[in-house]
Amino acid sequence: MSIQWYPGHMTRAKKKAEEALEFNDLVIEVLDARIPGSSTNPMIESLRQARQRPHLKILNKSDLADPFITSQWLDYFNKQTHTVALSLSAKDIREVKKILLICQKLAPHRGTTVKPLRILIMGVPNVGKSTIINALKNKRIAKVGNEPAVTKMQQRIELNDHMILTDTPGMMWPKITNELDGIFLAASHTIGINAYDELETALSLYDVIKDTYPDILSAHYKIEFPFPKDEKFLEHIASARKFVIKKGELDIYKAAVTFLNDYRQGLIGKVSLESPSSRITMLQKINEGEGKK
Ligand SMILES: Nc1nc2c(ncn2[C@@H]2O[C@H](COP(=O)(O)OP(=O)(O)OP(=O)(O)O)[C@@H](O)[C@H]2O)c(=O)[nH]1
Ligand SMILES: [Mg+2]
Repeated sequence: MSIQWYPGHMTRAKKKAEEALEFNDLVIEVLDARIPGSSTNPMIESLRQARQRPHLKILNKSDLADPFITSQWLDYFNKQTHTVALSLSAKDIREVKKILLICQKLAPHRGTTVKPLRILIMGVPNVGKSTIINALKNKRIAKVGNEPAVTKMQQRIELNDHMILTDTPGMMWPKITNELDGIFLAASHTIGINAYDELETALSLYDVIKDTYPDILSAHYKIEFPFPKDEKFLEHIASARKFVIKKGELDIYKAAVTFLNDYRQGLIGKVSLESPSSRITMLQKINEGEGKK
């Protein structure tokens, strides 16, 4: 499933981000802790590198991710040069406040009333950028919503007299060619729903979770080993929850959306879709495939 979802405001957002990087001292890149690799936008990375700005990676929504895998990702990122990574849940204000001290350390030459520290917050859509800003400000100042592409324009927020934050619209890149990235991003609700097939995404998500978290899947959906194959799983959900279109016909589509929402809200349990090693293996396979072409 290759995905193209690059609404017009993102072209503008990219241009504006490029301009804003000139006047900001530091970039916070917000990732989804369940998919830190897939939610790394290569376009943001190259914009940041072009300006050589120090950066902090925040693995947000850690309340939904597998803590063991999240700590592997933190080790992985923190070993990289010029990278500081932190995991948190933007719903926990105390955790969010840790960001400020780290930012101050990353740009020690700024952070006074004369030279305020200017921080640009970037990331793919719906990862919690605006929620983090609201938590830092202790006020609902940036618009937040449970769907991708809520923020459409940059918003500059004076946190205090020595720190300025800029919220940016979530950005995708023009074409997501890596199939698993597309599935992970769509499943994790970072892509507009008209750009992917929910049934296909739910089945692919099931494929991943049944291999990596069989026990919690079994417990949540009351399924036994061997697990139902493909659509049989959705039929199981539809039948258990009485999703019917008409007598004798189950509503598989509603079951697919329910499964996606269960994952998105963490109802299944704390689930991560990729670890540093699974990502490296996936990228190696892609490279080998391309080498054979
Ligand atoms: N469970 C959980 N939900 C979160 C967390 N952070 C944000 N959310 C939810 O994620 C959704 C998206 O949050 P936003 O802050 O609007 O995300 P954004 O990155 O600004 O999104 P765009 O403006 O669309 O790019 C909202 O429903 C938030 O309540 C978190 O740490 N944990
Ligand atoms: Mg936003």
